[in-house]
Amino acid sequence: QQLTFPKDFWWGSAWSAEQAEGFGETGKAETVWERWYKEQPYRFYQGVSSAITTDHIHRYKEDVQLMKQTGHNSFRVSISWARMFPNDGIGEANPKAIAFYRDLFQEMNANGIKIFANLYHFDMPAALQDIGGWESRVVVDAYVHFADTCFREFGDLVFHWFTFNEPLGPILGSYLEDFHYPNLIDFKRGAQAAFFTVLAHAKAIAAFKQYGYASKIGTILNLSPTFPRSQHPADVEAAEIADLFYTRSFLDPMVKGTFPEKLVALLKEYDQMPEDYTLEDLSEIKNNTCQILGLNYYEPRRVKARLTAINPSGPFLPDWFFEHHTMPGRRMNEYRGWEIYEKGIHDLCMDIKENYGNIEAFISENGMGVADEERFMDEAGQVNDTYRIEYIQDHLAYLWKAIKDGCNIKGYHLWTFIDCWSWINAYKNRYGLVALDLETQERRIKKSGEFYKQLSDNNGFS
Ligand code: BGP
Repeated sequence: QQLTFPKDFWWGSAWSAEQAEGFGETGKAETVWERWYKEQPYRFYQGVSSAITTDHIHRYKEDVQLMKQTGHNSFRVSISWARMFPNDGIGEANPKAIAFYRDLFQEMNANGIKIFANLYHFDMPAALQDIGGWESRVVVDAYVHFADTCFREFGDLVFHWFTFNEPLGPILGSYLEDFHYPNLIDFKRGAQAAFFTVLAHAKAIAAFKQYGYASKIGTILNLSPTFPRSQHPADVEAAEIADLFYTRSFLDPMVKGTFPEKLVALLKEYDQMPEDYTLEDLSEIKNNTCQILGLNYYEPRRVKARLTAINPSGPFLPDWFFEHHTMPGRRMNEYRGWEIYEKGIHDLCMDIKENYGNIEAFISENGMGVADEERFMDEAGQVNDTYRIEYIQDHLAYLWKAIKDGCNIKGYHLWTFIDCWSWINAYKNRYGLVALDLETQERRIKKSGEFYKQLSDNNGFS
């Protein structure tokens, strides 16, 4: 069967500034990742920092050609706050950074590649983290100043705008788990940071509206449909609570303008509400919601009722209310440790259709990270990644079904374009359509990159 996608479907991929640009010569403030690397380099896989990454800052012209060769009609970048404001993320904008992004964007547009510009992808300037990061109103204002500068400088070139990528990530990693600087375990502070993240999103949207551009603005969320282990009421309740913490916490305020009542009641009951919020903040959030939504989908969330006791004198954590459940017989991407469940993409899109006004949306990340991909190189030196082609096809089949079922899905962006650096994992898992030689920076299109070109040319596959 030929699966054809709607006309003008956005075929592309995504990456972020910290993961792909490299430091370059424009001048740039230190980010929390550079800071963390200085303090604890051993935390990063094989001790590799984000100093060079894919060196896109020097190679962007070549990279735009590779986008074309791999069928991109659209691509998501992030704009580095630290590069735009090299003086600790505040003050005067950096003319060299503006020149770089304008050149890149002009090059992309000249080659028929629509620009999806994201403003924040985990890359807080370290000096702003020092004054509280997302726990600080000063940082919210600095972010809005950065966002507003980008709207003004690049608004004529950008196709659609996004305020954040996966805003849950830094909250989880910094306040609940241990994978994001400054990793302190404190739920209540995390709730404050989450609230100010939502406020920053709303204030950036308010600033954007002043310009009257034809482009839209929204956000990009990592959403996992949540499944209870069984239909036992305790499991169902556990799944509902997990879903409130991990899915609805950002989705509701950013798309609907309100926080889920049940989540608020729970935080009140356990004395975990943020302390600094005003009625004015709430109305700002209410009045400035997403016009478009990016959905990052990797794996489902499976949950069961807690079987083991919690330590009530230990720190408050969402998993007081549930345990993660490993489904027997599940399919795994064993390299990344993530379950592969392609139907989840359909469930996710249906949720957005049914519960979020069928807002215009697209898949903004989906992809397969594989370790030691050189093993799959053929004699001519090309990575023969049939597993990635299958992964993409399997997910696209369910995405196609979601569109048939009435979901307002406008595109599919893969994670990622050229193999790039990833946070703590550095270069452990490769996700790209294009392979990167870390020694020489040579780029080489993988089999999946050739497949992606055909997919885009045919606007579907059979
Ligand atoms: C998403 C992030 C990306 C990217 C991807 C792959 O959550 O938005 O930045 O890194 O996950 O994850 P990882 O690189 O950790 O395997």
